[in-house]
Amino acid sequence: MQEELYHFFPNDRAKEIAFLGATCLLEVLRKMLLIRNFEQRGEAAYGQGKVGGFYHSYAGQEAIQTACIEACGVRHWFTTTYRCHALALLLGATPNAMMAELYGKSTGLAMGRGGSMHMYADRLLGGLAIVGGHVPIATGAAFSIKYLKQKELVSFCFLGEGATVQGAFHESLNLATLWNLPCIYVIENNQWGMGTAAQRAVCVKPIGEHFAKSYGIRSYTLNGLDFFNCYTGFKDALHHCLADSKPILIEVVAERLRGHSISDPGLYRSKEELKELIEKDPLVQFKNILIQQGILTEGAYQELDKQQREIAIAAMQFAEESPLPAPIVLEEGVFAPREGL
Ligand SMILES: Cc1ncc(C[n+]2csc(CCOP(=O)(O)OP(=O)(O)O)c2C)c(N)n1
Repeated sequence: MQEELYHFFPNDRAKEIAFLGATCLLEVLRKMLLIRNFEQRGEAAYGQGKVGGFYHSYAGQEAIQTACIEACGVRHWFTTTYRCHALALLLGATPNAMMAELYGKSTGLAMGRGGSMHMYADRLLGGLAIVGGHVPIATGAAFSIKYLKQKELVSFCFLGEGATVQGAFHESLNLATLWNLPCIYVIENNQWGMGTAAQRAVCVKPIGEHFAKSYGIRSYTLNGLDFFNCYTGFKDALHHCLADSKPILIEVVAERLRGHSISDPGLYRSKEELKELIEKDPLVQFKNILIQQGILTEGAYQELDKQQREIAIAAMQFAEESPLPAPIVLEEGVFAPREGL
């Protein structure tokens, strides 16, 4: 990440710490640790041959969606990409149902039909695998909010920087701007689209600021390694989106700790770069701030981490013991009608 290129939205960390308070900050840490542990165990299960298909880890980006939910709440509509495990957990999906979905079991979130890329929760419209394909869905959710006059809601759309060069993204921004739709588009720029560096795929930089300018809409650039910067930015964005019902474009500058997916050996990053990334790990940064503030001790951190690990391991056990979907239910829960019906 070339931080000097970006003008991050200003925030006052001391003020945010005082506002959120120790109990809330520890809960935020717990959520980020649950996401990290879930991803680590999910990948381990994949390695054991228990999980098939694709697996895209959110490790390294936890601060972003955790901050969004903390700042804006869970009542809105949310849409995201295949990198969807964190958002589902944050929106109330249980680790058991999510792990069972990874294992393709009948107790899974989507009855074992969707797998890793298709997690759903109460307000989560997916978990969708086509790059850019979910952006019109999020825009449609914003349209429904406006049509139904639900003035306290917005639609959040998380996407990777790779999707910003898709037509669906620009058609969505155009319509959302024309029709004043309350949609907050969040580009999580983790620097890579599979093995292609962002600057080789997208011709503008900073992406969010540039595209927002073309559509004449408000934009934010946030530091995805810093929970507090994300928290303040999301809160401010929600305030404006609710006030004027206009779309907003946020670019969160981030890093992913793992390869694009589990099958990516990540040969395009050097060992030194990876070492640097691990040193900047947002979870560790957040933990260190809480320790400095006297809110947390190293011992308490280890204990909290252990508890979340145990939850993820128990979820593996649950998934392991759950039945596979019975062949007879194969046609249940799918939209395509059988010929002749
Ligand atoms: C329309 C379409 N084209 C290609 C792919 C294959 N593909 C899957 S992920 C990906 C890269 C996307 O990168 P980005 O949008 O930056 O998101 P990230 O994976 O970094 O979170 C590609 C090309 C796809 N799923 N959909």
